Amino acid sequence: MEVSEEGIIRRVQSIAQSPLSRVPPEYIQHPNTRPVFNTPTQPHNVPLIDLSFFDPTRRTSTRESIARACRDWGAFHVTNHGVPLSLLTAIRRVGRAYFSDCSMPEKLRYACSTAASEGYGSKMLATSDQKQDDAVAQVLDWRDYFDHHTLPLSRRNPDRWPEFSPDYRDTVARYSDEMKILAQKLLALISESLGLRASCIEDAVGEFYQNITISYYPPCPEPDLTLGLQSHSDMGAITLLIQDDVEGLQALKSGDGGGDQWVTVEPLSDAVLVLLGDQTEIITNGKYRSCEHRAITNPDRARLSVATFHDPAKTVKISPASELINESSPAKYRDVVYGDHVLSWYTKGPEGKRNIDALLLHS
Ligand SMILES: O=C(O)CCC(=O)C(=O)O
Ligand SMILES: [Fe+2]
Repeated sequence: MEVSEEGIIRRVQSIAQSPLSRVPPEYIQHPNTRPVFNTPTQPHNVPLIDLSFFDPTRRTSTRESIARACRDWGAFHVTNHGVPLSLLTAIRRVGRAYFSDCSMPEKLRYACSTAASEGYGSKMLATSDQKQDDAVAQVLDWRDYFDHHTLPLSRRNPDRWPEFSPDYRDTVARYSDEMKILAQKLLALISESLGLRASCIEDAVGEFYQNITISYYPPCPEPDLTLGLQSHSDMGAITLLIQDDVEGLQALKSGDGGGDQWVTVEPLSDAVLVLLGDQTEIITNGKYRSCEHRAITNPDRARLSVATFHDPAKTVKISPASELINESSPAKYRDVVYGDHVLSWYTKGPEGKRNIDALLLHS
């Protein structure tokens, strides 16, 4: 079958399972984007915020912690988030079973060919013939993934998802609903933490377009030359991420006066990691910045993460909130139609934050 022939060659899991002491050249990062492993243990950690949502006595201090985390990191862990912990365990279990236990031909029944389409994929960016002239040569990520279109409900068709585990489809659907509720609560707290009305950011985003991506990073023979996922910020409004117990996610922490530093995000099994996306950076007029992050690999253990993205519809125009703009604080970003931002991300590549930085006025 045409798809499986091609697919088997390109799946990172298949490459990793072949006897191999070196990664193929298309996975080798340029020297300046390679991870550095011999730095001393960093003292930093992404902030951890206990969300005791409906306790009015703690709401003010929660908002203050959120403000600090959004300013300093664009990322934070939340506990007491209201999502049943059994559901976090269940989605990791069904995701792991699909990648680890399901045969390759069975997995390839769900293969997707183009970037951002639903299904089993390995290559995040558009292929070279879809790319624009200023695109940089593409280095491939050491990752396979399954992308699910989950919201609005009109995009959700569980028949397109695996049924290798009997509860896979039901688990993804329930997870989607719970993550939407959490994203709404968080956007309300984030808005309030800037003195805005609770619904401000959600109103600007409009109806959520939600995708759930389960990423699988096979063991890699040359972690010092490779990235599981290249450095990027997420293009939408807010991402909610969980990982298994294998380290690999890193967030870029801007130095207080010093240089930027990659910090490994500790896997916490009961917490959800919140990552601010580019649209939140625009809506907050840069008061909060989207988090630049990447995944590194390791030679011993496969790693799994589940990222739930909440994005505007492609036709929505995003601009800085008018409440945050005045003479002494002018708009810092050009308005952008969300679909144009997505197109530029997939065709030029994320290269850190280049697509959002390109929208900066007076830069
Ligand atoms: O695997 C991870 O921890 C990161 C995934 C991610 O950043 C993404 O899918 O956008
Ligand atoms: Fe991401």
